[in-house]
Amino acid sequence: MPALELFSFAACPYAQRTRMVLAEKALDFDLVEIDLHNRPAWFREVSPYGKVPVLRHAGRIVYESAIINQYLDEAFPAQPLMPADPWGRAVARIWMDYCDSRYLPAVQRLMAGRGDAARRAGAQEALREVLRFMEHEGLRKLGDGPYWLGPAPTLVDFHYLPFFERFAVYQELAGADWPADCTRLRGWYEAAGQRPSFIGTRHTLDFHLTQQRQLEARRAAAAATARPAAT
Ligand SMILES: N[C@@H](CCC(=O)N[C@@H](CS)C(=O)NCC(=O)O)C(=O)O
Repeated sequence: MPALELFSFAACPYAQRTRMVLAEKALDFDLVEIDLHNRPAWFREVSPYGKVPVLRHAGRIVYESAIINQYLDEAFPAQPLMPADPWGRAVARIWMDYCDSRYLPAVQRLMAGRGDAARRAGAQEALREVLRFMEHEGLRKLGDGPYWLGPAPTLVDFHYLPFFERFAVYQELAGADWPADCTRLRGWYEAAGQRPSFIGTRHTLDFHLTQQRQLEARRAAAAATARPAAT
């Protein structure tokens, strides 16, 4: 069994977080691609939630991208990707949590509500507020960049990057926009987006648009199947 295996799915932004961290740390690993639309039966043994990413290290399982990445940073401490001091690490966790508990729900509300003009406008404004919070409470107070927490990349950057890569999808399909005052956030994306680990794992806008269309078609088909047949 190889020392490190990552169970992944090419289009998954959470798995991308971990692929970037493995690349940043120059770790050799086996990439096991899982077809999430046709999961092998053995996958349940590996992934208790049935999701990717999952890391297997020396036969032991770790899951949830944020936890995998912190595990990798502790297990392979060369090229550290977390601040050295406890407060710095707490700040890093606050911003990773902000991504999952505030930014992603705001994006999901916008994508889900975009067909209704009033819901779309409300969700666009809510997303702008979330971006402004990142700008003013985050980047502007945390130093001079160019990375989220300062001059060196940390897990925070790799936590957000996949979901800013997809911002063009939210713009194209749901009219998301960058507030004009979010200049540091834009600068962060331009700088962090130059990391080879990101360039090596990102996809084109066309790829993401196709994924989104396929996802929505599958959801619509599942909803139609779940609806009781009209009599
Ligand atoms: N909170 C999880 C989210 C992982 C996740 O939602 N992965 C998706 C693919 S992008 C998945 O495996 N979905 C399959 C399912 O929900 O059944 C993490 O950060 O790792």
